[in-house]
Amino acid sequence: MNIQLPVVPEAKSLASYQPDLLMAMYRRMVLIRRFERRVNELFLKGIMPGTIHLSHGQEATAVGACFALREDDWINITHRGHGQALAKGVPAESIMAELFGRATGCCAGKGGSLHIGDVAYGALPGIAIVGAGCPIMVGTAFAFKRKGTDRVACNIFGDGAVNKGDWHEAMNLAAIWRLPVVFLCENNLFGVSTHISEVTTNKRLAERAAAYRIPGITVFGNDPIAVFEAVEGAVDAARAGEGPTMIESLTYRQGGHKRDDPATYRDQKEVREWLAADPVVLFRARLLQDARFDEERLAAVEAGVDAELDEAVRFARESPDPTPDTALEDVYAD
Ligand SMILES: Cc1ncc(C[n+]2csc(CCOP(=O)(O)OP(=O)(O)O)c2C)c(N)n1
Repeated sequence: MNIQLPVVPEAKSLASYQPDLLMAMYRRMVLIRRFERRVNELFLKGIMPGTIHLSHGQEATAVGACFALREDDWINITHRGHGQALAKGVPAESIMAELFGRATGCCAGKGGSLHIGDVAYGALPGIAIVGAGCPIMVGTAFAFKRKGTDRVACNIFGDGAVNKGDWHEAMNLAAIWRLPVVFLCENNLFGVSTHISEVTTNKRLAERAAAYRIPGITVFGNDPIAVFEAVEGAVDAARAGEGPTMIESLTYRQGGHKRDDPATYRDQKEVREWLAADPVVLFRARLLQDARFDEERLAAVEAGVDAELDEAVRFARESPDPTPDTALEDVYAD
């Protein structure tokens, strides 16, 4: 296996960013990290049903991307989607309730972890078939364009999707029709236990965009600012009618594929190096280097997240189950 170590670029100064934006990004990253930690604990205690795919380590990619989008732009949620939905603004309590299968959940308790999302926040509920979200988001971008809007569709997929036909067809169609879509690859190096280097010869997945004459960019995906800037540029181009961009966000799945996977197949040097490049830890340290932030302010934000999650768990556990008479609601499109 060709191991891939993180290339941590020297972090640029945050001086040109408003403190409120930086704090909001940090808060959202902490919310995702701690939301998923709670979910994992609830599963291990046997309190929460179902199965889960955690995104520990990938928080900066979701947050950087979604902060560059407007509320009426859309993303699709993947099977590893709690963080994506939280980043786009879906409330923690409605996702938590969905994971408990409650009627107050974002999909009325019918979806569970693999199908979370809420179109009211521009988060198309989860499509768990690898690569299947790609043509759907190209169709979404087509609808945005055809209706004369300037909205953008951001298609999120893992490295596992780029060897599927759906992805190639989606890239081609978006290119020839110059659709307002941003292809965002969360390259966390693994598709279940298969390392990306075992199934593709490309050193960078963004190289493949050239085959469709689409701009292709690789960014360090554990830096929310790097992701934000790349997606912002791609969104500006899409709104201006210049068509799609592909962004490869190089990140790492810190745990196993899902909760019963100890991930023993990984190269330990690669694991160590990527854990040392933890996005939440790196961004926290970077904020503290900036005179506008201090330990007390960050601790207050973290305490606020904990309180929000206490409330989300209480809300979810006390919410009612869906009733049988709602079983056929929302099944067919109007
Ligand atoms: C078409 C299809 N094949 C297989 C699966 C089973 N499966 C679920 S997740 C996954 C790996 C996906 O890897 P990647 O796209 O890199 O996303 P990641 O899990 O790393 O976030 C596989 C093979 C599936 N859901 N869909």
